[in-house]
Amino acid sequence: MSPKALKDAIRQKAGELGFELVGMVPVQPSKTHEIYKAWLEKGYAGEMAYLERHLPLKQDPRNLLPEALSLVALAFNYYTGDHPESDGSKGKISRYAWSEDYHQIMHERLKQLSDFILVELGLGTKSRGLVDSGPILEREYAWRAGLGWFGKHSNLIHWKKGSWFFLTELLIDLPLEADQPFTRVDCGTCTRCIEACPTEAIVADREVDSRLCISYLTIELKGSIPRNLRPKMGNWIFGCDICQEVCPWNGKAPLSMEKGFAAEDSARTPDLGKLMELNQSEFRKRFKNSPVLRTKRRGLLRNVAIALGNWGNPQAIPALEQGLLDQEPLIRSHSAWGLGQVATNKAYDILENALTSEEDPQVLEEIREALSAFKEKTDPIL
Ligand code: B12
Ligand code: SF4
Ligand code: SF4
Repeated sequence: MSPKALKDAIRQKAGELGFELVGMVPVQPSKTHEIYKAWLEKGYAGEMAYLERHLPLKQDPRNLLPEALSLVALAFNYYTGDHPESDGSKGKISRYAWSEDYHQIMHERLKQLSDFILVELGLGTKSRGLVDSGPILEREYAWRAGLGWFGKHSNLIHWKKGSWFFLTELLIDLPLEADQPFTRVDCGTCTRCIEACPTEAIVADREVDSRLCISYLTIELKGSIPRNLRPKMGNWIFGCDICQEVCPWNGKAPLSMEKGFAAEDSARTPDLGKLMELNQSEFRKRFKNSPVLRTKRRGLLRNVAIALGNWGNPQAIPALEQGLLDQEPLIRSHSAWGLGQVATNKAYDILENALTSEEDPQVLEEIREALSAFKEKTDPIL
């Protein structure tokens, strides 16, 4: 088989498996490793310690498969539409997490692509599939394989497909005809994403400080969310799509053809009150096979408490009152904050009562803080 025919066969198979973008590059050391290292040194990874551990491995994909000669970079579209109109009683889940966990789907498809090359075509002997959590600089290799360019929000953008896609790679011990990197940088003078980011997390062109990013705060951060950032999170309870929503390159983004990504409205904008009612087993059942499992119940309900507080409507009080009685101190402390945002006498009474029964020092501190912030807001009527 000629190199061109082999490349076409892999492209076609990848397309049949649902990968909308495909590119191939010889395996070489990373060209942006120093950028990654500097990013870590600035502390932008926050508490994601695994990113520090991955630093040496990310120097060269051959650390993951020593025999690798080529890297097939692939992109999988997850765009299935937008959030339905809703009020503050609903939370927002970012698009990539509306349905089944993509890691599983991607690994299955990569295995099928690998079987096609190794078994069906009988070429190469070893391969390794990588998805997201693998120690590889995915955006860099996708860019080198011609899949897109780095937007100012740092996501990879394709001029036709936008940026609503996952990246994934197949390393293989087979020489493949190389594609060319994407050389156009099409952001031009646009700065929409930087301006729209509510927490100013895009600190420079292509540079995101995770510690400020709502995606990190709602998914990766395990403990308490800094108080100054909570009001800026709106009703995002898992991830954040704002910088990509405002990007003009997503204006005509095609819909995903993947059946596994179809989602009901309740998965896109779930009712906050109902989420607060979930016990551990109900949480596991509701989010079985979903990326949302990653936050665990305590993380999700912490985010729900913030969203309820940001809603600021007295109708949020019963759910926040329930949160204040939860067995998890993390949920109690954020519910206390939420009640502080709902400035009514009822919310004040609930907080004051909790002072007498609460024993956890951190929760007590949040309750006192909420009461004093509340007082500042409502002193004249108390
Ligand atoms: C850690 C991580 C995060 C962190 C940090 C994100 C960040 N921007 O650094 C947090 C939790 C905040 C996050 C959020 C999100 N993430 Co994330 N994340 C990752 C992960 C695991 C590592 C990223 C990383 O190493 N960051 C460190 C910085 C330094 O690296 P980088 O962002 O990749 O930047 C590279 C380029 O921009 C380039 N570069 C930077 N500056 C310059 C300058 C020049 C001149 C050049 C040439 C190159 C260059 O070099 C860098 C290093 O290679 C990757 C998967 C992976 N294994 O790579 C997914 C990944 C980047 N995330 C992804 C997604 C979907 C998201 C979210 C959209 C999820 C959501 N809806 O909430 C948000 C988007 C937020 C944003 N604006 O980036 C996708 C991105 C797909 C795409 N189209 O780009 C990835 C690839 C996962 C996947 N397999 O699909 N994520
Ligand atoms: S995902 Fe949200 S918080 Fe993070 S950089 Fe984009 S707009 Fe900002
Ligand atoms: S919103 Fe504008 S600046 Fe941001 S990534 Fe899109 S084109 Fe680039």
